[in-house]
Amino acid sequence: RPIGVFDSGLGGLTAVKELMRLLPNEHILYFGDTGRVPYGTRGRDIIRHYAKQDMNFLMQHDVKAVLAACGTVSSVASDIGGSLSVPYIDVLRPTARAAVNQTKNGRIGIIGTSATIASGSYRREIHKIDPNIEVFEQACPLFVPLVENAFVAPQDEVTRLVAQRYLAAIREKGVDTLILGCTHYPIISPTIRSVMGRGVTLINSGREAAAGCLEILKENDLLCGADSRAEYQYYVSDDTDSFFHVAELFLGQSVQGKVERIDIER
Ligand code: DGN
Repeated sequence: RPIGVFDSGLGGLTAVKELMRLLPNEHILYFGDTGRVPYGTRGRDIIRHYAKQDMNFLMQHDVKAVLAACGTVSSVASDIGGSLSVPYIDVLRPTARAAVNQTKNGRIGIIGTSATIASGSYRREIHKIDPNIEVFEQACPLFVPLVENAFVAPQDEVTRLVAQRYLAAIREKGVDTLILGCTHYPIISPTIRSVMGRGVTLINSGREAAAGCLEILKENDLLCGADSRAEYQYYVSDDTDSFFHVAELFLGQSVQGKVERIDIER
C-alpha cells in the first residue's frame, strides 16, 4: 500500500523528494490540489473543507498513512486526521523540533502563508519544546503563486525582489535558523538562502515532515520490505501541464505518464 501525501499544489513535492530518498522502496501516491491553490489566503472553514476532501481522496486509494505536506492545513486543520484508521502526520512538530535542535542563539524565524502565520502554530510548537526561544514571524503570501507559476530559477529577479522585501525585517532580528513553514518554499530555497545570508540555517518543512513520517511508519511496523519496487503516482485537480515542468525540475526525475487529473469536488 502507498503512503498518501497531499498539498494545495506543488509544495508537498518537497516531502515526496525526501520520502523517495529516505524510503526508496515505498510506493507514494500524491495529490496536489492545483485547481484550488492557494489555500493560505483563504479562511479556516474553506481550508478545512478542502483538506478533508483531499484526505478522503487519498483514503479511497487505500493508503497506509496520510502525510499532510502543507503548513497551512497543518496549522488550521490540525485535528482532521484524528478520525482516520491510518496514521496521520503533519509538518508542525517535526519541523519545530528540527529548528529547536538547530538554533545556537535561540532566535528562530518562521515564514509561511498568511493563514499559517496568523494561526501561531509553529510558535506554539516551538514554545512547547522550549519557551525561552525568541520567535520572529513573517507571512510571505506571494511565494506560493511564484512557485506554482514556475518563477523558481535561482536567478529569477522577480522572486529575488519579493524575497528581499519579505525577509528584510526577519534578517535584522539576527535569527540563526529560519523555518520554511510552507512546503512550497524549499523549491525557492536558493533564493531565500542568498537573501538571508550564509549564517542562517534553513529548515525545510517538507523534508522534516518526511522524516516524521518515517518515524511513524517504523513505529507502526508499516514499512515495505527491501524487495518492494517503488511506484509513484501523482494526481492533480487542474491541467497536468503546469505541474509537469516544476515537478520534474524539482524532483529531478520524469513524471511523464504518472500524472492524472481528477475532479476533487465529485
Ligand atoms: N504548501 C502549502 C503550505 O505549506 O502552506 C501552501 C498553501 C497555499 O496554498 N498557499
